[in-house]
Amino acid sequence: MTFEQWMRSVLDRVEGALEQYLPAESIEPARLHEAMRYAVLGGGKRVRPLLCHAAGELTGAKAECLDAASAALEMIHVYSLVHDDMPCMDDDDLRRGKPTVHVQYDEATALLVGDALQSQAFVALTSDVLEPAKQAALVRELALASGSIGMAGGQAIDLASVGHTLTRPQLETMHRLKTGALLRAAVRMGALTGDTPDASALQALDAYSAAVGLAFQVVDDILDVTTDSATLGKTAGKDAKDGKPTYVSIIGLDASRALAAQLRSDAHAALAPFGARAQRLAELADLVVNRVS
Ligand code: GRG
Repeated sequence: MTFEQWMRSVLDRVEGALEQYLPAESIEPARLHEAMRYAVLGGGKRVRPLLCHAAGELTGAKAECLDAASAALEMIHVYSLVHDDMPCMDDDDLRRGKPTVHVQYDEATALLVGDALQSQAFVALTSDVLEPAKQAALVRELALASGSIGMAGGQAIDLASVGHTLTRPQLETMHRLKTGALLRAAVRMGALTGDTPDASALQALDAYSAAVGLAFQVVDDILDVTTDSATLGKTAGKDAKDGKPTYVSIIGLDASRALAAQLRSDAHAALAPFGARAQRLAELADLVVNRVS
């Protein structure tokens, strides 16, 4: 199977799983369920589900178990996007090429969409397809990665940093929490869904995730200044306008490109112990660095 064919088959499975694990629009409160589905379905690159499936293939995880974990990861990710776009945070009106949830619906609905997606993620993760011991391990991974010592904590640092000069280590800490923690969880959750990996395998996967997570952010900063809103599906040039520190603002465009290429090599190097079995993870590292949106 080529990488494109593999990606297509995973993306189809993940779309089906999201459809399955989200409450139907016909269930009351219908408007909230409609808004949750508006936010989640039919958009986004699905990077976290792809990482989860690729890591799960390393440990022989069953595809339907990876679907549940992937749906949970994507719901947490989308909750964070919906809240991040609200006027009290980034105040954005375009996401995944569509009006943001608070624009399409209203602010209170956007708040509830995020809240409900967060809860629904844990409903998906505790579905019967996963053994109870796996459920507990995965719930812990996702809760830690999305809470105050993960994504929400990173967002707090981000909000506090507006208009301030951050050093490069401070910028890295912010991104390690804000975006890196959930990407790392995607890889760990995929691996933990199959035969439990040993400590050295998890360490290698964490090193891979650290490089991919940072590369993801560096490329995001590059695209923010080099690509238009229509291609990105979100407002381009917003970081600079909002006075947010970015890799491009701290080290410049050329050095940011060189850093992304270095992180891609670091990600590949971290996968060495797995040999050819890690081919999909290696290809995903390339995708993250070479993406255009
Ligand atoms: C509100 C608790 C809380 C957290 C928000 C993820 C996040 C934290 C904010 C998003 C702001 C942002 C643009 C971060 C930069 C990197 C990033 C996560 C981009 C969006 O993720 P993609 O590119 O989006 O995976 P798609 O739409 O493809 O899923």
